[in-house]
Amino acid sequence: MTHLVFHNNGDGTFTDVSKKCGIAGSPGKGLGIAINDFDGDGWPDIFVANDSVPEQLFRNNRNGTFSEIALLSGLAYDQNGHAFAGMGVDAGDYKNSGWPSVFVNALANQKYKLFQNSKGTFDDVTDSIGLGASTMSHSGWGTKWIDYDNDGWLDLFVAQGHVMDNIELTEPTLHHLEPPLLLKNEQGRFFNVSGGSGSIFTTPISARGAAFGDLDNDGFMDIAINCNDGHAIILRNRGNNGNHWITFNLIGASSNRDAIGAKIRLLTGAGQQTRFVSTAGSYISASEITWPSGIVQRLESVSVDQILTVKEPSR
Ligand SMILES: [Ca+2]
Ligand SMILES: [Ca+2]
Ligand SMILES: [Ca+2]
Repeated sequence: MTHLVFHNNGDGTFTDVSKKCGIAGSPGKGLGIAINDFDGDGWPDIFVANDSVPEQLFRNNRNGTFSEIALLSGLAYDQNGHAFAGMGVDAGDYKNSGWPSVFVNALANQKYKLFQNSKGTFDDVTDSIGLGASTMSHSGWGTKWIDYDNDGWLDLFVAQGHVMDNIELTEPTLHHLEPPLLLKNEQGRFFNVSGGSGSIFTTPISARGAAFGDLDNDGFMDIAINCNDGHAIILRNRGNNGNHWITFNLIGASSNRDAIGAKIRLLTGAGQQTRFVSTAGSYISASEITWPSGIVQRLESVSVDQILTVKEPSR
C-alpha cells in the first residue's frame, strides 16, 4: 500500500502530496511510524515499521521531498538480514548520545529489535543489550520510550498480545493474552522489571494501542491502554521516588505553533539528554531548544519539578 502524506494548507484544508513528496514511490505494509531527526541535520525524517517486508526510512531532502534510505542506513533488515513483522515503533536517545535510536516490536519468535543510531547509521544491537531473550516469546503493539522512573535513562513500555486467539493450540508456549512489558534501561542495557511494577504486569490482556502522558502533572509518565474485547486501562505511575523532572510546553512562533520537530537538549552534571518535542526528566542545570525554524534558544539555571512554558523567540 502507498503511505499517504497530506499537506496542511493552513486554512482548514489539506492537499494529498504523497506523490509530489516522493513517499508514494515506496509502498509498504505500514503499521507504525516514528518521526525524528535521524541524521541530525535539523529536519524531521520518517521511519515506517512494515509488517513482514523491509522497514523504511524516509530521509527529508529539505526541499519538500523524501528519499527512502533504510537499506543504506542499516534499518531495513535485522542483524540476520531478515525482514520481520514490524508493528509498534518509537525513536529515542536511549544512550544519551544525542542520536535517536529506533525500537521496533514484532511477532512472537522474532524478538523486538533495537537499532542503535551512530551518527545517522544504524546497527541491530538487540542481543548485545539484553533485549533478545526478554522479548522472544512476545508480540508487541503500542510502545514508547519513557523514562518511567525519571532517572535520566529512557525505558521501554510495550502493550502485548499474540494476533491469533488460538495460538496455544499450535504453539503452547505462546499466548493470545499477555501482560504488558516494562524494560528498565540501566546505562544502555535492558532489564525486565515488569514483575515488580504493579499487578497489570502479571495480568494477561489483549492489549493493542498505548498512549502516554503525565495525566496528573506529578512529573511521572502515565499510560493508557486499549484492548481487544476488553475495557480501557489507565496506569497511574506512583513515581514519588525523589527524582527530579521538568516538562516543557513549547510554543512556536516562526516555527509551527506546536513546535513539532523541535529538539531539546538538557545539560546536567550527569551529562546530556535529548528529546524530540517531548517531556524530559531528571535534574537539569541548563537546556537548549533547537526550534524547527533553526533558532537555538538556551535556558540557564532552570528550576526542576515544574511545567515550563517556553515561547519561541523572534529572530
Ligand atoms: Ca534529518
Ligand atoms: Ca529510566
Ligand atoms: Ca503522572
